[in-house]
Amino acid sequence: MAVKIALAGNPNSGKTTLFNALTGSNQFVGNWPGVTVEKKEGKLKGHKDVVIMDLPGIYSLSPYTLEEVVARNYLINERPDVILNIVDGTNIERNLYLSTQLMELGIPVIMAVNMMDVVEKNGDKIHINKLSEKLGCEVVEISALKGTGISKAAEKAVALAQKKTANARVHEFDAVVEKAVEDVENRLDSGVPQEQKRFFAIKLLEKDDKIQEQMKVVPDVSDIIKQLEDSLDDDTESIITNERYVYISSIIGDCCTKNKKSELSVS
Ligand code: BGO
Repeated sequence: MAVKIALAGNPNSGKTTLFNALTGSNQFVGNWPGVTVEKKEGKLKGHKDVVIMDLPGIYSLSPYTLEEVVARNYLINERPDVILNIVDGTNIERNLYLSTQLMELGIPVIMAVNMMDVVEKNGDKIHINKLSEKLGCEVVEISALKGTGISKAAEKAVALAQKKTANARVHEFDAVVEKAVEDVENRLDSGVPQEQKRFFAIKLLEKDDKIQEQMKVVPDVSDIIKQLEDSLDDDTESIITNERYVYISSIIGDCCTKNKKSELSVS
């Protein structure tokens, strides 16, 4: 059976460069159904049974842009075997915002930290093993431009797809937020697959009305939202966003070391 890898990342993370390097001329370009968002699919060089789907470049899985909706509907409905999440190593903090959401989909994720040639040139350090531990997914350093690490990333993605087990969750939100997520999850019916429950619960908590189009039965969770908003005195969308940033800051503090000289020369 063919293995399907979805390539996901922020705009300018090097997605096109990586996609081209992995697929060569073996590409099909079209549009996603009904929208003028480009859809690119290709076969991994040397593997005729491995398909790579290049998702639109996005910053989050929120429903604000067409690209975000296209990417997330594909991930929810088509269920690729694995997500290869490309992040720009020179801008890792911003890129991890999407990564934290990709991890919630119940699909195995492998991260490729790109632009490592630039990171190294700047004298900065990304502690890959710590990053992997903190995120709960495998991390590979690559330079899509130079071609380093890209075969390793693809091979690891294929291996993970064949294992068919999603990453174990290593991060939890604050206890009151986790309680609200769990309460919403308990109201989801069996139409939502077990591994997608957390993603749907978080989106419902965030009052994301487009996610309802992806659900047959939409439970009323307004009381859970109200209780969480009252207890933290903020709206749920901001609460979840803040939780993500707190998590990301802790990762950056532990996993990235900036070259003091390059910091000084920039300021
Ligand atoms: C330009 N290392 C380096 N140094 N650069 C990389 C790497 C890498 O590993 N990977 C990608 N880039 P896209 P999205 C450019 O186009 O693949 C560069 O949006 C330029 N263009 O070459 O397009 C890549 O698909 C003029 O850079 O990203 C590209 O995710 C001057 O990152 C950019 C300098 O890559 C974005 C760069 C006319």
